[in-house]
Amino acid sequence: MTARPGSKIVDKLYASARDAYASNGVNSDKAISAALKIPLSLHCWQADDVVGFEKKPAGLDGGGIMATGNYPGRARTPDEARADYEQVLQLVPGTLRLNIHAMYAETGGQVVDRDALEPKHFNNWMDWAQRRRIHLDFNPSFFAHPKADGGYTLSHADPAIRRFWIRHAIASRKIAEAMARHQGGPCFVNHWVPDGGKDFPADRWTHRKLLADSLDQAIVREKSVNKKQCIDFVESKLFGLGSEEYVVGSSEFYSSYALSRGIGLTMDMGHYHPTETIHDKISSFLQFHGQLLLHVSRPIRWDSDHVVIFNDDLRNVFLEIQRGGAWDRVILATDYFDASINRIAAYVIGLRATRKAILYALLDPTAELQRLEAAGDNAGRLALMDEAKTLPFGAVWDALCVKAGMPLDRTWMAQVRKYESDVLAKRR
Ligand code: RNT
Ligand code: ZN
Repeated sequence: MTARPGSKIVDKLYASARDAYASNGVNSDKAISAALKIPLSLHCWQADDVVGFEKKPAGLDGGGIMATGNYPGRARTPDEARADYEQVLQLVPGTLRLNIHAMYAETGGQVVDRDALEPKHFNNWMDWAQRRRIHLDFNPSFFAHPKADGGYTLSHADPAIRRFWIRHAIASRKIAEAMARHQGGPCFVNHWVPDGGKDFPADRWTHRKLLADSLDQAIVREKSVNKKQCIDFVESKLFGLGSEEYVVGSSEFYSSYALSRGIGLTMDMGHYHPTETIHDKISSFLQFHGQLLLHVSRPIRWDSDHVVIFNDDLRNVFLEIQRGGAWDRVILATDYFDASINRIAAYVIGLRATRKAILYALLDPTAELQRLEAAGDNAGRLALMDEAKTLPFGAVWDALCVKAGMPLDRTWMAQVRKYESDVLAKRR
């Protein structure tokens, strides 16, 4: 059945779902309100396959990341991308932010190199975000640039190349600070560098020393940026295209770096060994780190950045946050890119799935599970944990969508298809 928002059937099903959760000791009204408030930063780069809009010399490739597929409708200009985000904003419930990369600068047809970017090159983004009442986050772009072609940036052996990227990091942090001032709230900045080697390096040590030193110069010792407005995180990775054997910024490197410097750590769900998931790491890192930024993604066999879906990996991440009472210590951002399907649908599927998993975790009978565990009743814990999965979750999710004034599942694709035929199909 395809119920419309506000329809009687949703109310009726929700009333009995509320009772079902209440009998488990969970207040579903509160869970809905809390789930809608948790900010989720939508990544700007699904709309254009991580190409960006800066004017740059021809012939540059992605350098370490790449979207696969050639489905028609890629956003080719900032205006097209913003039109696409507007569609997304109409179809996804809950508080959203927008996560911009430096390569999405608007330089008015001028070539402005990455180390010379300024807040004014993001004025259109700031104005648009203000009109849409959403806050912005930011990322320096250390890839798709001639000075990244050697596979190293902040840890490059050549001091001139390192200094270029240090200047880019500082420029990015100043842009983030301007965004924070403009929006009246902090801007979360994620530093990810592709640095690494395809094959066994003879010297793993020097690049790591250089990376720490460059980050110290760009973040720790740089006094011109307000650290309450620009909040820095560093993102680790296991391997990448062209850095299969060696990534300078590994998990061990960045977790130690972030901790020793008092800055944030980013975990991307696709940046670990293929059979490794991140949920068990959250309670370890948060014993020591103040905050974690999570890149919500879906790896298949490698860091493939598939569209996020409502799967065990996603639910387990948010269940861990719920069971540790750590919602205020995580910053949530999506990070995936699939160029083989309708890109608006890719956004909506992944963002709705993420919000769904947040709601699912907030409906967890945490208190009762932890009581059973403390009492040594592990069979009772297992039974409740498994049986909670088949409570009428869909009815609560529908009620959340109604409360947010957003379409129910199975009703939003029509709008995406119309936008595809009216707008996307004409982008040739
Ligand atoms: C790459 C990292 C990084 C990028 C974005 C575009 O492996 O996940 O976060 O995806 O910054
Ligand atoms: Zn990431």
